[in-house]
Amino acid sequence: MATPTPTSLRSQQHPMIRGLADRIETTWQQHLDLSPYHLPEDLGYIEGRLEGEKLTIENQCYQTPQFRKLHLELARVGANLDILHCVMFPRLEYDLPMFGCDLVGGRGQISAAIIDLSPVTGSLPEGYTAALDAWPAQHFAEERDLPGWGTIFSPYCRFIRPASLDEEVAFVDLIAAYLALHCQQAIATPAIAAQKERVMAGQRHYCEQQQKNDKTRRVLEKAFGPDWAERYMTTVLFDLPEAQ
Ligand code: BLA
Repeated sequence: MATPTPTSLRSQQHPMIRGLADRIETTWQQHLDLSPYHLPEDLGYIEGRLEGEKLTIENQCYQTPQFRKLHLELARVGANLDILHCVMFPRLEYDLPMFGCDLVGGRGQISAAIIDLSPVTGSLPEGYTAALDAWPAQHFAEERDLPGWGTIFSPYCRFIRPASLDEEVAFVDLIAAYLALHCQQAIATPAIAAQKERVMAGQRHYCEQQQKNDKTRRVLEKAFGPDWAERYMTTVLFDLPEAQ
């Protein structure tokens, strides 16, 4: 079963981040068979300084029969920047999309909220598209444009700046719905060893594109320096699966 959740940072974060972190954990526990996943060395809880402000990172990781790594990261820079980052890495025997979401906010306002189920070997499986197409359309007032590296995202990607508390709640509900769908699909998907190389190549491409996010890199570089940022982005945030 899951190890106890560290709640020290979460309790100080923006309510949308807190709410989503709780929803992600509950949904994981509800649908998946979680076991601990150990991060390299001591990268679970990290403190650094960004222009005199404290950067705190709390990582929580699990693995399951279908997923090599479930990663939920909460980060806070001083009182100004709050971040939730979550990625689910399927094992290579499962041709499943990457679940990824990111909430970034500061001074009481979330500026970026993104959710996607990103296919790595073509397009999303039918089981996903049938469900996603059947949901009622969700409108948000401020849609944001994807950056150039965002070619990995599916047509179902949503990237917004929430315009109200109602939109914050609706977007957390939307992320939880993507997550529940993903868990249900994952446990119903058969393992096929023969496709491991294709899935590996697709996950590698996903990680390489995500590593081009300069906004993430800049925050980490300012607090910990470029070498540490590179190591963190390639071993914790977007690590490539080992040849298995
Ligand atoms: C944007 N990510 C950002 C921004 C910051 C971070 C500061 C800019 C916010 C804004 O434009 O309003 C920072 N995000 C971080 C940091 C971490 C983090 C430091 O996760 C971790 C320590 N990013 C992801 C995942 C996705 C993602 C999984 O980690 C999507 C599935 C997307 N973040 C993403 C995108 C942007 C972003 C698309 C906008 C980038 C841009 O506009 O150039």
